[in-house]
Amino acid sequence: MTPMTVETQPIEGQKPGTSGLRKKTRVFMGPHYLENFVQAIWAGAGGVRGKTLVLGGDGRYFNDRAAQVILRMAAASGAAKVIVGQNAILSTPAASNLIRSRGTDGGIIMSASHNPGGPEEDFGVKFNTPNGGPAPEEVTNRIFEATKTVTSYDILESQDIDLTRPGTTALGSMEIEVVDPVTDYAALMETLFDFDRIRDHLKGGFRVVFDAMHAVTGPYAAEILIKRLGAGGDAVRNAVPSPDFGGGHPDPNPIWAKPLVDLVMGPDAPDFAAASDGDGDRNMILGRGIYVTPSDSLAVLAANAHLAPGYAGGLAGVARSMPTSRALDRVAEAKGLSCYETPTGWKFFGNLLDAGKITLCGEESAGTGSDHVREKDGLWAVLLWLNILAVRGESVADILKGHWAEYGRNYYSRHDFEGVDADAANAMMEGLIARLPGLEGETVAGRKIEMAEEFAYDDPVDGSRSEHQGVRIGFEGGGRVVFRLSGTGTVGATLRVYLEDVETDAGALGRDPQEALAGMIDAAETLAGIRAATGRDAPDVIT
Ligand code: VG1
Ligand code: CO
Repeated sequence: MTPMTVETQPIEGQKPGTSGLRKKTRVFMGPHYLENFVQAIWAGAGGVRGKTLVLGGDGRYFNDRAAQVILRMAAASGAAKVIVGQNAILSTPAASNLIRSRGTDGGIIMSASHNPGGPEEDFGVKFNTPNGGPAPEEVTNRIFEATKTVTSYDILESQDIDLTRPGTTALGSMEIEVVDPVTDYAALMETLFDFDRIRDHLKGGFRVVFDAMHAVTGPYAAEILIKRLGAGGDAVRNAVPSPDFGGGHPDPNPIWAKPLVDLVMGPDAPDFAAASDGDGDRNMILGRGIYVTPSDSLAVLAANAHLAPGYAGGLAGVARSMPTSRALDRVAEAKGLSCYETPTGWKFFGNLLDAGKITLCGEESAGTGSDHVREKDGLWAVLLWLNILAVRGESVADILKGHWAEYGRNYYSRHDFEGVDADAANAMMEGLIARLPGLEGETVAGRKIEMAEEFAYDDPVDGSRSEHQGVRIGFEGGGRVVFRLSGTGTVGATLRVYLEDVETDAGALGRDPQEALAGMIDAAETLAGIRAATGRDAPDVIT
Protein backbone atom coordinates (compact mmCIF):
# COMPACT_ATOMS: atom_id res chain seq x y z
CA MET A 1 0.00 0.00 0.00
CA THR A 2 1.58 3.20 -1.17
CA PRO A 3 0.90 6.61 0.33
CA MET A 4 0.30 9.13 -2.42
CA THR A 5 0.57 12.87 -2.33
CA VAL A 6 -2.09 14.41 -4.53
CA GLU A 7 -1.74 17.97 -5.78
CA THR A 8 -4.74 20.18 -5.18
CA GLN A 9 -5.79 23.81 -4.95
CA PRO A 10 -7.74 25.64 -2.27
CA ILE A 11 -11.50 25.48 -2.78
CA GLU A 12 -13.51 28.51 -1.78
CA GLY A 13 -16.19 28.45 0.89
CA GLN A 14 -14.95 25.66 3.16
CA LYS A 15 -15.77 27.65 6.26
CA PRO A 16 -17.31 25.56 9.06
CA GLY A 17 -20.65 26.97 10.23
CA THR A 18 -22.66 26.49 13.41
CA SER A 19 -21.89 22.77 13.33
CA GLY A 20 -19.18 21.70 10.89
CA LEU A 21 -19.01 22.16 7.12
CA ARG A 22 -22.32 21.52 5.35
CA LYS A 23 -22.75 21.58 1.60
CA LYS A 24 -24.79 19.97 -1.11
CA THR A 25 -23.78 16.30 -1.37
CA ARG A 26 -22.75 16.82 -4.99
CA VAL A 27 -20.38 19.56 -3.88
CA PHE A 28 -18.81 17.25 -1.29
CA MET A 29 -18.49 14.55 -3.95
CA GLY A 30 -16.71 16.94 -6.33
CA PRO A 31 -12.99 16.51 -7.11
CA HIS A 32 -10.78 17.00 -4.01
CA TYR A 33 -13.59 18.66 -2.01
CA LEU A 34 -13.76 16.19 0.87
CA GLU A 35 -10.03 15.50 0.72
CA ASN A 36 -9.09 19.19 0.93
CA PHE A 37 -11.28 19.67 3.96
CA VAL A 38 -10.00 16.57 5.74
CA GLN A 39 -6.39 17.62 5.10
CA ALA A 40 -7.32 21.01 6.61
CA ILE A 41 -8.78 19.24 9.65
CA TRP A 42 -5.48 17.44 10.17
CA ALA A 43 -3.75 20.83 9.99
CA GLY A 44 -6.22 22.43 12.39
CA ALA A 45 -5.81 19.54 14.82
CA GLY A 46 -2.03 19.87 14.79
CA GLY A 47 -1.55 16.74 12.66
CA VAL A 48 -2.73 13.18 13.25
CA ARG A 49 0.58 11.31 13.40
CA GLY A 50 0.45 8.72 16.18
CA LYS A 51 -3.08 9.75 17.17
CA THR A 52 -6.26 7.76 17.74
CA LEU A 53 -9.50 9.05 16.25
CA VAL A 54 -13.17 8.08 16.21
CA LEU A 55 -15.09 8.05 12.93
CA GLY A 56 -18.79 7.63 12.21
CA GLY A 57 -21.78 9.30 10.65
CA ASP A 58 -25.55 9.38 10.44
CA GLY A 59 -25.76 6.97 7.50
CA ARG A 60 -26.82 9.52 4.93
CA TYR A 61 -25.95 9.18 1.24
CA PHE A 62 -22.14 9.27 0.67
CA ASN A 63 -21.45 8.46 4.37
CA ASP A 64 -19.97 5.04 3.46
CA ARG A 65 -17.68 6.30 0.71
CA ALA A 66 -16.56 9.38 2.63
CA ALA A 67 -15.55 7.09 5.51
CA GLN A 68 -13.25 5.09 3.22
CA VAL A 69 -11.58 8.28 2.00
CA ILE A 70 -11.10 9.58 5.55
CA LEU A 71 -9.62 6.26 6.67
CA ARG A 72 -7.14 6.22 3.77
CA MET A 73 -6.16 9.81 4.52
CA ALA A 74 -5.73 9.13 8.25
CA ALA A 75 -3.52 6.14 7.44
CA ALA A 76 -1.42 8.12 4.97
CA SER A 77 -0.89 10.89 7.52
CA GLY A 78 0.36 8.47 10.17
CA ALA A 79 -2.63 8.07 12.50
CA ALA A 80 -2.10 5.15 14.89
CA LYS A 81 -5.70 4.00 15.08
CA VAL A 82 -9.26 4.83 14.06
CA ILE A 83 -12.27 3.49 15.96
CA VAL A 84 -15.14 3.28 13.45
CA GLY A 85 -18.79 2.55 13.99
CA GLN A 86 -19.98 -0.56 12.16
CA ASN A 87 -20.93 0.39 8.59
CA ALA A 88 -19.45 3.82 9.39
CA ILE A 89 -22.49 4.62 11.55
CA LEU A 90 -22.41 6.48 14.85
CA SER A 91 -24.95 8.90 16.23
CA THR A 92 -23.39 12.23 17.22
CA PRO A 93 -23.78 11.62 20.99
CA ALA A 94 -22.47 8.05 20.61
CA ALA A 95 -19.41 9.39 18.77
CA SER A 96 -18.86 11.96 21.51
CA ASN A 97 -19.08 9.21 24.11
CA LEU A 98 -16.53 7.01 22.31
CA ILE A 99 -14.11 9.89 21.87
CA ARG A 100 -14.23 10.45 25.62
CA SER A 101 -14.51 6.92 27.01
CA ARG A 102 -11.69 5.57 24.85
CA GLY A 103 -9.40 8.48 25.64
CA THR A 104 -8.89 9.35 21.98
CA ASP A 105 -7.50 12.46 20.32
CA GLY A 106 -10.83 13.44 18.79
CA GLY A 107 -13.03 12.33 15.95
CA ILE A 108 -14.79 13.07 12.71
CA ILE A 109 -18.57 12.96 12.42
CA MET A 110 -20.08 12.75 8.96
CA SER A 111 -23.49 14.38 9.14
CA ALA A 112 -25.57 17.32 8.07
CA SER A 113 -27.80 16.59 11.04
CA HIS A 114 -31.37 17.78 10.52
CA ASN A 115 -30.75 18.71 6.87
CA PRO A 116 -32.21 16.26 4.34
CA GLY A 117 -29.89 13.66 2.77
CA GLY A 118 -29.43 12.15 -0.68
CA PRO A 119 -27.49 12.89 -3.87
CA GLU A 120 -29.37 16.18 -4.34
CA GLU A 121 -29.50 17.13 -0.67
CA ASP A 122 -26.91 17.80 2.02
CA PHE A 123 -23.76 16.28 3.47
CA GLY A 124 -21.48 17.47 6.23
CA VAL A 125 -18.24 16.87 8.12
CA LYS A 126 -17.46 17.95 11.65
CA PHE A 127 -14.34 17.63 13.77
CA ASN A 128 -14.60 17.00 17.52
CA THR A 129 -11.77 17.51 20.00
CA PRO A 130 -10.53 15.06 22.68
CA ASN A 131 -13.20 16.22 25.17
CA GLY A 132 -15.77 14.78 22.74
CA GLY A 133 -17.20 18.17 21.82
CA PRO A 134 -17.40 20.10 18.55
CA ALA A 135 -14.15 21.92 17.85
CA PRO A 136 -14.20 25.42 19.37
CA GLU A 137 -14.00 28.47 17.13
CA GLU A 138 -10.26 28.79 17.55
CA VAL A 139 -9.84 25.32 15.97
CA THR A 140 -12.47 25.77 13.25
CA ASN A 141 -10.77 29.06 12.33
CA ARG A 142 -7.46 27.20 11.97
CA ILE A 143 -9.18 24.58 9.81
CA PHE A 144 -10.70 27.29 7.61
CA GLU A 145 -7.31 29.02 7.25
CA ALA A 146 -5.79 25.70 6.20
CA THR A 147 -8.45 25.22 3.49
CA LYS A 148 -7.25 28.49 1.97
CA THR A 149 -3.66 27.36 1.59
CA VAL A 150 -3.88 23.60 0.99
CA THR A 151 -1.82 22.53 -2.05
CA SER A 152 -1.71 18.76 -1.56
CA TYR A 153 -3.11 15.93 0.52
CA ASP A 154 -1.87 12.50 1.47
CA ILE A 155 -3.90 9.39 0.85
CA LEU A 156 -3.20 5.70 0.83
CA GLU A 157 -3.84 3.70 -2.30
CA SER A 158 -5.94 0.72 -1.21
CA GLN A 159 -9.19 -1.16 -1.61
CA ASP A 160 -12.16 -0.40 0.63
CA ILE A 161 -11.93 -1.64 4.18
CA ASP A 162 -14.68 -4.01 5.30
CA LEU A 163 -16.65 -2.05 7.91
CA THR A 164 -19.59 -4.44 8.04
CA ARG A 165 -18.37 -6.54 11.00
CA PRO A 166 -17.01 -5.57 14.41
CA GLY A 167 -13.35 -6.45 14.86
CA THR A 168 -9.87 -5.17 14.26
CA THR A 169 -8.07 -4.81 10.93
CA ALA A 170 -5.20 -2.77 9.59
CA LEU A 171 -4.78 -0.24 6.83
CA GLY A 172 -1.09 0.19 6.15
CA SER A 173 0.37 0.64 9.61
CA MET A 174 -2.86 2.08 11.04
CA GLU A 175 -5.16 -0.05 13.17
CA ILE A 176 -8.89 0.05 12.48
CA GLU A 177 -11.31 -1.11 15.15
CA VAL A 178 -14.87 -1.53 13.98
CA VAL A 179 -17.29 -1.28 16.92
CA ASP A 180 -21.00 -1.83 17.40
CA PRO A 181 -22.40 1.73 17.36
CA VAL A 182 -25.00 1.11 20.07
CA THR A 183 -23.39 -0.98 22.83
CA ASP A 184 -21.26 1.61 24.65
CA TYR A 185 -23.91 4.28 24.33
CA ALA A 186 -26.66 2.07 25.76
CA ALA A 187 -24.37 1.12 28.66
CA LEU A 188 -23.79 4.81 29.40
CA MET A 189 -27.54 5.45 29.49
CA GLU A 190 -27.97 2.63 32.03
CA THR A 191 -25.58 4.42 34.37
CA LEU A 192 -27.65 7.63 34.29
CA PHE A 193 -31.24 6.45 34.51
CA ASP A 194 -33.33 4.07 36.57
CA PHE A 195 -34.10 1.51 33.88
CA ASP A 196 -35.99 -0.75 36.34
CA ARG A 197 -38.31 2.05 37.31
CA ILE A 198 -38.95 3.07 33.70
CA ARG A 199 -39.53 -0.58 32.74
CA ASP A 200 -42.10 -0.95 35.52
CA HIS A 201 -43.84 2.23 34.46
CA LEU A 202 -44.14 0.98 30.89
CA LYS A 203 -45.30 -2.41 32.12
CA GLY A 204 -48.02 -0.62 34.07
CA GLY A 205 -49.51 0.56 30.78
CA PHE A 206 -47.66 3.82 30.10
CA ARG A 207 -47.45 3.88 26.31
CA VAL A 208 -44.46 5.33 24.44
CA VAL A 209 -43.91 6.02 20.74
CA PHE A 210 -40.55 7.12 19.32
CA ASP A 211 -40.10 8.27 15.73
CA ALA A 212 -36.55 7.76 14.45
CA MET A 213 -37.44 9.54 11.20
CA HIS A 214 -35.54 6.93 9.10
CA ALA A 215 -32.36 8.28 10.65
CA VAL A 216 -29.55 7.12 12.89
CA THR A 217 -31.44 6.68 16.19
CA GLY A 218 -33.49 3.70 14.90
CA PRO A 219 -31.06 1.00 16.13
CA TYR A 220 -30.35 2.92 19.37
CA ALA A 221 -34.04 3.31 20.19
CA ALA A 222 -34.81 -0.30 19.31
CA GLU A 223 -32.07 -1.56 21.63
CA ILE A 224 -32.86 0.78 24.52
CA LEU A 225 -36.61 1.32 24.40
CA ILE A 226 -37.77 -2.05 23.09
CA LYS A 227 -35.09 -4.51 24.21
CA ARG A 228 -33.89 -3.03 27.49
CA LEU A 229 -37.01 -1.17 28.65
CA GLY A 230 -39.66 -3.49 27.27
CA ALA A 231 -41.67 -0.96 25.24
CA GLY A 232 -43.89 -2.74 22.69
CA GLY A 233 -42.44 -3.76 19.33
CA ASP A 234 -44.35 -0.95 17.64
CA ALA A 235 -42.93 1.69 19.99
CA VAL A 236 -40.21 2.71 17.53
CA ARG A 237 -41.35 4.01 14.17
CA ASN A 238 -39.33 4.58 11.01
CA ALA A 239 -36.58 2.64 12.73
CA VAL A 240 -34.50 1.58 9.73
CA PRO A 241 -32.00 4.28 8.76
CA SER A 242 -32.02 5.09 5.06
CA PRO A 243 -29.52 7.16 3.05
CA ASP A 244 -32.19 9.74 2.18
CA PHE A 245 -34.17 9.45 5.43
CA GLY A 246 -37.18 8.13 3.56
CA GLY A 247 -37.19 11.28 1.42
CA GLY A 248 -38.05 13.53 4.38
CA HIS A 249 -36.33 16.09 6.55
CA PRO A 250 -34.99 14.30 9.63
CA ASP A 251 -35.89 17.35 11.69
CA PRO A 252 -37.96 16.63 14.80
CA ASN A 253 -40.37 19.54 14.87
CA PRO A 254 -44.14 19.86 14.41
CA ILE A 255 -43.70 20.42 10.67
CA TRP A 256 -41.41 17.56 9.67
CA ALA A 257 -42.64 15.15 12.33
CA LYS A 258 -46.29 16.01 11.75
CA PRO A 259 -47.56 12.39 11.79
CA LEU A 260 -46.32 12.06 15.36
CA VAL A 261 -47.96 15.32 16.39
CA ASP A 262 -51.20 14.18 14.75
CA LEU A 263 -50.93 10.93 16.68
CA VAL A 264 -50.66 12.58 20.10
CA MET A 265 -53.48 14.98 19.26
CA GLY A 266 -55.73 12.14 18.05
CA PRO A 267 -57.96 9.55 19.77
CA ASP A 268 -55.27 6.83 19.97
CA ALA A 269 -52.63 9.05 21.55
CA PRO A 270 -49.83 7.38 23.51
CA ASP A 271 -48.85 8.81 26.90
CA PHE A 272 -45.51 10.01 25.61
CA ALA A 273 -44.02 10.47 22.16
CA ALA A 274 -40.67 11.72 20.93
CA ALA A 275 -38.55 12.03 17.81
CA SER A 276 -34.92 12.66 17.01
CA ASP A 277 -33.01 14.07 14.04
CA GLY A 278 -30.62 12.76 11.38
CA ASP A 279 -27.62 12.31 13.68
CA GLY A 280 -29.52 11.67 16.92
CA ASP A 281 -28.63 14.76 18.89
CA ARG A 282 -32.01 16.53 18.83
CA ASN A 283 -35.27 15.66 20.53
CA MET A 284 -38.91 16.58 20.24
CA ILE A 285 -41.09 15.80 23.26
CA LEU A 286 -44.84 15.25 23.13
CA GLY A 287 -47.45 14.05 25.57
CA ARG A 288 -51.06 13.10 25.05
CA GLY A 289 -52.64 16.20 23.54
CA ILE A 290 -49.56 18.36 24.05
CA TYR A 291 -46.37 19.54 22.31
CA VAL A 292 -43.57 20.60 24.66
CA THR A 293 -41.44 23.37 23.21
CA PRO A 294 -37.71 22.62 23.45
CA SER A 295 -37.22 25.65 25.71
CA ASP A 296 -39.91 24.43 28.11
CA SER A 297 -38.52 20.91 27.96
CA LEU A 298 -35.10 22.20 28.99
CA ALA A 299 -36.63 24.06 31.94
CA VAL A 300 -38.68 21.04 33.04
CA LEU A 301 -35.63 18.78 32.82
CA ALA A 302 -33.57 21.24 34.87
CA ALA A 303 -36.30 21.40 37.51
CA ASN A 304 -36.65 17.60 37.74
CA ALA A 305 -33.27 16.09 36.79
CA HIS A 306 -32.56 15.17 40.41
CA LEU A 307 -35.24 12.48 40.10
CA ALA A 308 -32.87 10.45 37.88
CA PRO A 309 -29.99 8.61 39.59
CA GLY A 310 -27.30 10.23 37.41
CA TYR A 311 -28.34 13.68 38.64
CA ALA A 312 -29.53 12.84 42.15
CA GLY A 313 -26.80 15.03 43.62
CA GLY A 314 -28.27 18.11 41.94
CA LEU A 315 -26.89 20.28 39.15
CA ALA A 316 -23.67 22.31 39.24
CA GLY A 317 -25.27 24.95 37.05
CA VAL A 318 -27.14 25.26 33.76
CA ALA A 319 -26.72 27.02 30.42
CA ARG A 320 -28.75 27.88 27.37
CA SER A 321 -28.01 29.46 24.01
CA MET A 322 -28.94 33.13 23.81
CA PRO A 323 -32.04 32.72 21.59
CA THR A 324 -33.43 29.97 23.86
CA SER A 325 -36.27 31.16 26.07
CA ARG A 326 -35.53 32.25 29.58
CA ALA A 327 -37.81 29.62 31.11
CA LEU A 328 -34.57 27.95 32.20
CA ASP A 329 -33.42 31.10 34.01
CA ARG A 330 -36.54 31.01 36.19
CA VAL A 331 -35.76 27.49 37.33
CA ALA A 332 -32.12 28.39 37.94
CA GLU A 333 -33.12 31.41 39.98
CA ALA A 334 -35.57 29.44 42.09
CA LYS A 335 -32.98 26.76 42.75
CA GLY A 336 -30.06 29.10 43.26
CA LEU A 337 -28.13 27.74 40.26
CA SER A 338 -25.80 29.70 37.99
CA CYS A 339 -27.26 30.09 34.51
CA TYR A 340 -24.98 30.88 31.57
CA GLU A 341 -26.00 32.36 28.23
CA THR A 342 -23.93 31.24 25.23
CA PRO A 343 -24.05 31.80 21.47
CA THR A 344 -25.95 29.34 19.28
CA GLY A 345 -24.17 26.02 18.71
CA TRP A 346 -23.08 23.25 21.05
CA LYS A 347 -19.38 24.13 20.84
CA PHE A 348 -19.90 26.97 23.32
CA PHE A 349 -21.09 24.65 26.10
CA GLY A 350 -17.91 22.57 26.04
CA ASN A 351 -15.75 24.76 28.27
CA LEU A 352 -18.53 25.22 30.84
CA LEU A 353 -19.07 21.45 31.00
CA ASP A 354 -15.34 20.67 31.14
CA ALA A 355 -14.85 23.19 33.94
CA GLY A 356 -17.72 21.68 35.95
CA LYS A 357 -19.63 24.97 35.92
CA ILE A 358 -22.74 23.36 34.47
CA THR A 359 -24.34 19.91 34.39
CA LEU A 360 -27.24 20.52 32.02
CA CYS A 361 -27.68 22.74 28.97
CA GLY A 362 -29.78 23.20 25.88
CA GLU A 363 -30.99 25.14 22.89
CA GLU A 364 -34.39 26.18 21.57
CA SER A 365 -33.68 24.13 18.43
CA ALA A 366 -34.53 20.86 20.18
CA GLY A 367 -31.10 20.21 21.62
CA THR A 368 -30.64 19.20 25.25
CA GLY A 369 -27.72 17.53 26.94
CA SER A 370 -25.59 17.14 30.02
CA ASP A 371 -22.05 16.49 31.14
CA HIS A 372 -22.34 12.78 30.20
CA VAL A 373 -21.04 13.66 26.70
CA ARG A 374 -20.09 16.89 24.93
CA GLU A 375 -22.87 16.94 22.34
CA LYS A 376 -26.57 17.36 22.65
CA ASP A 377 -28.28 14.01 22.95
CA GLY A 378 -31.76 13.15 21.68
CA LEU A 379 -32.32 9.76 23.30
CA TRP A 380 -30.78 10.95 26.55
CA ALA A 381 -33.48 13.65 26.74
CA VAL A 382 -36.15 11.05 26.01
CA LEU A 383 -34.84 8.80 28.80
CA LEU A 384 -34.59 11.66 31.28
CA TRP A 385 -38.20 12.55 30.55
CA LEU A 386 -39.24 8.90 30.96
CA ASN A 387 -37.36 8.66 34.24
CA ILE A 388 -39.08 11.80 35.53
CA LEU A 389 -42.49 10.60 34.33
CA ALA A 390 -41.96 7.20 35.98
CA VAL A 391 -41.08 8.81 39.31
CA ARG A 392 -43.76 11.48 39.30
CA GLY A 393 -46.48 9.27 37.87
CA GLU A 394 -48.17 12.27 36.24
CA SER A 395 -48.96 13.00 32.60
CA VAL A 396 -46.72 15.17 30.45
CA ALA A 397 -49.47 17.80 30.28
CA ASP A 398 -49.85 17.92 34.05
CA ILE A 399 -46.13 18.24 34.58
CA LEU A 400 -45.97 21.11 32.12
CA LYS A 401 -49.00 22.90 33.58
CA GLY A 402 -47.61 22.48 37.07
CA HIS A 403 -44.30 23.88 35.87
CA TRP A 404 -45.93 26.99 34.41
CA ALA A 405 -48.01 27.51 37.54
CA GLU A 406 -44.87 27.38 39.65
CA TYR A 407 -42.44 29.35 37.50
CA GLY A 408 -44.64 31.32 35.11
CA ARG A 409 -44.76 30.69 31.38
CA ASN A 410 -42.39 32.03 28.77
CA TYR A 411 -44.44 31.97 25.57
CA TYR A 412 -42.00 31.17 22.83
CA SER A 413 -41.83 30.58 19.09
CA ARG A 414 -39.28 30.64 16.30
CA HIS A 415 -40.18 31.85 12.83
CA ASP A 416 -37.87 30.71 10.02
CA PHE A 417 -37.66 32.31 6.60
CA GLU A 418 -35.74 29.72 4.62
CA GLY A 419 -33.65 29.98 1.47
CA VAL A 420 -34.12 33.73 1.13
CA ASP A 421 -31.84 35.99 -0.88
CA ALA A 422 -28.55 36.18 1.03
CA ASP A 423 -27.74 39.79 0.07
CA ALA A 424 -31.19 40.99 1.10
CA ALA A 425 -31.00 39.11 4.40
CA ASN A 426 -27.54 40.50 5.15
CA ALA A 427 -28.67 44.03 4.28
CA MET A 428 -31.65 43.65 6.61
CA MET A 429 -29.42 42.52 9.47
CA GLU A 430 -26.92 45.31 8.83
CA GLY A 431 -29.70 47.90 8.73
CA LEU A 432 -31.03 46.62 12.02
CA ILE A 433 -27.59 46.61 13.65
CA ALA A 434 -27.01 50.21 12.53
CA ARG A 435 -30.26 51.29 14.24
CA LEU A 436 -29.63 49.48 17.52
CA PRO A 437 -27.96 52.36 19.41
CA GLY A 438 -31.07 54.54 19.02
CA LEU A 439 -33.66 51.95 19.97
CA GLU A 440 -33.42 51.95 23.74
CA GLY A 441 -36.38 53.81 25.22
CA GLU A 442 -38.34 53.75 21.95
CA THR A 443 -41.82 52.28 21.89
CA VAL A 444 -42.48 49.75 19.12
CA ALA A 445 -45.84 48.04 18.59
CA GLY A 446 -46.95 49.47 21.91
CA ARG A 447 -44.04 48.07 23.93
CA LYS A 448 -41.11 50.02 25.31
CA ILE A 449 -37.62 48.77 24.37
CA GLU A 450 -35.33 48.26 27.36
CA MET A 451 -32.26 46.96 25.59
CA ALA A 452 -31.07 46.52 22.01
CA GLU A 453 -27.71 45.01 21.17
CA GLU A 454 -25.71 42.61 19.11
CA PHE A 455 -24.86 39.63 21.29
CA ALA A 456 -21.19 38.93 22.02
CA TYR A 457 -19.94 36.20 24.33
CA ASP A 458 -16.94 36.22 26.60
CA ASP A 459 -16.14 32.65 27.54
CA PRO A 460 -15.75 32.63 31.33
CA VAL A 461 -13.30 29.71 31.17
CA ASP A 462 -10.76 30.60 28.48
CA GLY A 463 -11.58 34.28 28.03
CA SER A 464 -12.16 33.98 24.28
CA ARG A 465 -14.64 36.39 22.74
CA SER A 466 -17.22 35.57 20.05
CA GLU A 467 -18.91 38.52 18.41
CA HIS A 468 -21.85 39.04 16.02
CA GLN A 469 -23.92 36.26 17.57
CA GLY A 470 -27.34 37.71 16.78
CA VAL A 471 -29.39 40.81 17.51
CA ARG A 472 -31.49 40.85 20.64
CA ILE A 473 -34.08 43.38 21.62
CA GLY A 474 -35.63 43.29 25.05
CA PHE A 475 -38.95 44.92 25.94
CA GLU A 476 -40.51 46.07 29.15
CA GLY A 477 -42.31 43.21 30.87
CA GLY A 478 -39.93 40.53 29.63
CA GLY A 479 -40.81 40.46 25.92
CA ARG A 480 -37.92 39.73 23.59
CA VAL A 481 -37.19 39.45 19.88
CA VAL A 482 -33.96 37.91 18.54
CA PHE A 483 -32.79 37.98 14.93
CA ARG A 484 -30.09 35.64 13.55
CA LEU A 485 -28.97 34.21 10.26
CA SER A 486 -28.61 30.43 10.24
CA GLY A 487 -25.17 28.87 9.99
CA THR A 488 -26.27 25.39 8.91
CA GLY A 489 -28.17 25.98 5.67
CA THR A 490 -26.75 25.23 2.23
CA VAL A 491 -28.94 27.38 -0.02
CA GLY A 492 -29.25 31.19 0.20
CA ALA A 493 -29.81 32.51 3.72
CA THR A 494 -32.21 31.46 6.43
CA LEU A 495 -33.46 34.18 8.76
CA ARG A 496 -34.48 33.02 12.21
CA VAL A 497 -36.71 35.27 14.31
CA TYR A 498 -37.05 34.15 17.92
CA LEU A 499 -40.04 35.51 19.85
CA GLU A 500 -40.67 35.39 23.55
CA ASP A 501 -43.01 36.97 26.07
CA VAL A 502 -43.45 36.32 29.75
CA GLU A 503 -46.75 35.49 31.45
CA THR A 504 -47.19 35.03 35.20
CA ASP A 505 -50.94 35.63 35.46
CA ALA A 506 -52.40 32.25 36.46
CA GLY A 507 -55.45 32.80 34.28
CA ALA A 508 -53.43 33.32 31.09
CA LEU A 509 -51.10 30.35 31.05
CA GLY A 510 -53.01 28.26 28.50
CA ARG A 511 -53.06 30.55 25.48
CA ASP A 512 -52.06 29.71 21.93
CA PRO A 513 -48.40 30.82 21.63
CA GLN A 514 -48.83 32.57 18.26
CA GLU A 515 -51.70 34.58 19.69
CA ALA A 516 -49.88 35.29 22.95
CA LEU A 517 -46.87 36.46 20.92
CA ALA A 518 -48.82 38.65 18.48
CA GLY A 519 -47.31 41.80 20.01
CA MET A 520 -43.75 40.54 19.62
CA ILE A 521 -44.48 39.36 16.07
CA ASP A 522 -45.68 42.88 15.20
CA ALA A 523 -42.66 44.42 16.87
CA ALA A 524 -40.28 42.16 14.90
CA GLU A 525 -41.86 43.17 11.60
CA THR A 526 -41.86 46.87 12.51
CA LEU A 527 -38.23 46.77 13.62
CA ALA A 528 -36.74 44.77 10.77
CA GLY A 529 -39.10 44.96 7.80
CA ILE A 530 -38.96 41.19 7.39
CA ARG A 531 -41.58 41.00 4.66
CA ALA A 532 -39.86 43.53 2.46
CA ALA A 533 -36.42 41.98 2.96
CA THR A 534 -37.44 38.36 2.44
CA GLY A 535 -40.25 38.86 -0.04
CA ARG A 536 -42.33 36.50 2.13
CA ASP A 537 -45.70 37.13 3.74
CA ALA A 538 -45.25 34.46 6.36
CA PRO A 539 -42.51 32.25 7.77
CA ASP A 540 -41.77 28.93 6.06
CA VAL A 541 -41.45 27.08 9.35
CA ILE A 542 -42.92 27.98 12.73
CA THR A 543 -41.74 26.01 15.72
C1 VG1 B 1 -29.08 25.25 14.09
C2 VG1 B 1 -29.70 25.53 15.44
C3 VG1 B 1 -28.65 25.46 16.53
C4 VG1 B 1 -27.97 24.08 16.47
C5 VG1 B 1 -27.43 23.83 15.08
C6 VG1 B 1 -26.86 22.44 14.92
O1 VG1 B 1 -28.11 26.22 13.79
O2 VG1 B 1 -30.32 26.79 15.46
O3 VG1 B 1 -29.25 25.69 17.77
O4 VG1 B 1 -26.92 24.01 17.39
O5 VG1 B 1 -28.47 23.98 14.12
O6 VG1 B 1 -27.82 21.47 15.21
P1 VG1 B 1 -28.39 27.49 12.84
O7 VG1 B 1 -27.08 28.20 12.71
O8 VG1 B 1 -28.93 26.96 11.55
O9 VG1 B 1 -29.43 28.31 13.53
V1 VG1 B 1 -27.74 19.98 14.42
O10 VG1 B 1 -28.76 18.92 15.23
O11 VG1 B 1 -28.32 20.44 12.88
O12 VG1 B 1 -26.14 19.61 14.33
CO1 CO C 1 -28.36 17.02 14.82
